Amino acid sequence: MRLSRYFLPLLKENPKEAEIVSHRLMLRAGMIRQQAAGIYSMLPLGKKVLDKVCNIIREEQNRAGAIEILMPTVQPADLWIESGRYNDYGQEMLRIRDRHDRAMLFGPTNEEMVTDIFRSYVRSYKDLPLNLYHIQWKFRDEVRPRFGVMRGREFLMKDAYSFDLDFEGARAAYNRMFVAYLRTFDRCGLKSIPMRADTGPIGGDLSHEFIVLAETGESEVFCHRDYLELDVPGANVDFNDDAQMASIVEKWTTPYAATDEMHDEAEWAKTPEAERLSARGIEVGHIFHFGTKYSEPMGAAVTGPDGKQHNVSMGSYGIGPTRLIGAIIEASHDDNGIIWPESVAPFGAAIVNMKPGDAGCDGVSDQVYAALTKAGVDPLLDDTDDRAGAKFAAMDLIGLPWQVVVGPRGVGNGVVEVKNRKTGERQEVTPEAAVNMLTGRG
Ligand code: 5CA
Repeated sequence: MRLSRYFLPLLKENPKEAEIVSHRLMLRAGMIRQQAAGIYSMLPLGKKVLDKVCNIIREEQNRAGAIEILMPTVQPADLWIESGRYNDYGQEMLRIRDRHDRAMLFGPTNEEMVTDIFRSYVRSYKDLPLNLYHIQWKFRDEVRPRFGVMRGREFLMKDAYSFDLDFEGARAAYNRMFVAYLRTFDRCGLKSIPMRADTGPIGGDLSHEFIVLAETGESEVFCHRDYLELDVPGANVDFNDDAQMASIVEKWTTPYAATDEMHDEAEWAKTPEAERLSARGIEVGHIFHFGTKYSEPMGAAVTGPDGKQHNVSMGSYGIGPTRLIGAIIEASHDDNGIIWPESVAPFGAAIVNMKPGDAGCDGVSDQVYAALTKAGVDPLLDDTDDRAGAKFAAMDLIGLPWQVVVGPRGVGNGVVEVKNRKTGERQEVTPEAAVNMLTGRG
């Protein structure tokens, strides 16, 4: 992409409504635009990051055996009356009337609708286990939307729903999602810690929140320091091996870890003082087992091997991709701006042409641009007439992992400067060597 043809509305001033660094940087870097309290448009740079995050989530859900669908945002109230949650959900639910005066709502979550899909088609235990997920916008009329995409009213959610014959099957499904979550957040460049959690309006008895430690997090959390060093399961982990899944979950749930709602002082006291970490954190994912809470009132049952009808045992598994972007920035930035982990960076590298119109600079910039594009690096070429200082500040702000600076003096000597955004390290190398460095060939 050429910056002169892109839409990157950077803000020079610090927006005063932004209380935390991720919100400030997302506004300044032209990633989001607030349209109403807690409701945002994703601008091109934000949309690119969101797509990368969603693709990581999707790959790990698929790897764990979940199957993607897409349910609508608007739901009939009838389903929620059937489950008994229509009144319970209170003012957080956005209730809508259609032209026939039918009660509808903008979905805050999809347990009811997915249970309806399940009961319409699945009859036998032989079709289990089943896990259906989608990535769709949700609306919750939060009392206090704040911190940008971190606590929005309209926000994106990946929500998966598992169906099993019995508790044992449901527990295995829960474990698969648990492991998929460890991998997903790790691939987004984050250290996440699963913590015992409260189930709130979703219900159920077994639940973990996945927390990213950050001073600006909304949750108060308590955990053992060992979590900071635990190994995340690799891509070769076998999701079909229930025993392997269970042993990973055991390893990741044995040291103490709980959010303030579930915190138990007596248990905590058993963790040696020097090993205790009490901190603040951001909830990026939340998984629940709730058994027959929805399948029973909604009649979602299958015939078991015993020939009898069994209400299916269910769980649901949420990740907030929009919130995740905020969490990644909270975890990775400096005074000059965002520092994207390579896996979610909106472009792989910046090429900064210091003197557009100069035949030498244009030639080398175009050559590097073409080579990086061909190698799949997806570079952003700054071909604007801005001052040098403004160009550097803009590229540091948007935080691409690499910057290739093409200036007249360097071009005269046959070199460009390559800067690593994270370490600040700079090297003068030939344009060919720069391309090799960025494509992992040199
Ligand atoms: N149905 C269940 C799991 S699918 C559920 O709704 N869980 S939840 O309420 O915990 O939300 C799942 C995830 O969505 C959270 O972990 C969080 O990452 C994200 N999320 C929840 N509320 C918001 C919000 N107001 N703004 C941004 N993200 C949110």
